Amino acid sequence: MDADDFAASERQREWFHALRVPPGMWAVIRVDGRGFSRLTGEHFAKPFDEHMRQHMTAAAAALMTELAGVYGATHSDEISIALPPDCGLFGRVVKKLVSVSAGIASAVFTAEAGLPGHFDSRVWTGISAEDVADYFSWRQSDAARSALSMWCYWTLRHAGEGARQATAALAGASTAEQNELLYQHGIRRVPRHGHRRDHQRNTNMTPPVAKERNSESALI
Ligand SMILES: Nc1nc2c(ncn2[C@@H]2O[C@H](COP(=O)(O)OP(=O)(O)OP(=O)(O)O)[C@@H](O)[C@H]2O)c(=O)[nH]1
Ligand SMILES: [Mg+2]
Repeated sequence: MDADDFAASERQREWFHALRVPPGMWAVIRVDGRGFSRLTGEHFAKPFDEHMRQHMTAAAAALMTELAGVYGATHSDEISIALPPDCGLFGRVVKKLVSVSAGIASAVFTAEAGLPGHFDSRVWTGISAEDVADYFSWRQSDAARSALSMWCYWTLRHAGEGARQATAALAGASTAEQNELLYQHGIRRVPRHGHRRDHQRNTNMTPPVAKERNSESALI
């Protein structure tokens, strides 16, 4: 086997390089902190920490710039960045999109926080701007649900209950019951999404985003 054939046969084993976001589809890149329950538990205030929010916002802003995203949002330890159908970044090769985005988020978070923060990354695909709006609504609902349960849990913990007691008290509690619990502890208005920011660029490719989301979010 000559050197060129050898190189070609070795390269062929990079099987997954051929996987691309199909032409004409929207992509949303979502990065998520790895093991952040432990990292935040050791270094950040509970349930939500302003420094953590700032580090995540810095990572989101870097991803928006580097990936030329048209819309982005972050809450908790995750960031979603929308790429429009005509995006040609990295030839739409999935392994490049996920590895580079995870690298950017990890590098920026680590530099900002002064702590090693590692992120995984995945690609979601959609066929229309409405699809993308649904995606962001889904992530927003997830953020709201987990923010409510985190506020309940840490309200009970800060009121002196142990971890097991607090978990048992909240097991199976409905949204109304969780809101009632907070009300009884003097919390009249829950910060709905914990911490989050949306980043939006002026472009006619921007997906229509739910109105209530924009009303609470700082756009940059
Ligand atoms: N204390 C604190 N925790 C936070 C804050 N923001 C996010 N978290 C925590 O980060 C974790 C994010 O959830 P997950 O992504 O499911 O947990 P994970 O440990 O990162 O797990 P993997 O993503 O599967 O590696 C939750 O435990 C949140 O409570 C914050 O501002 N303060
Ligand atoms: Mg995580």
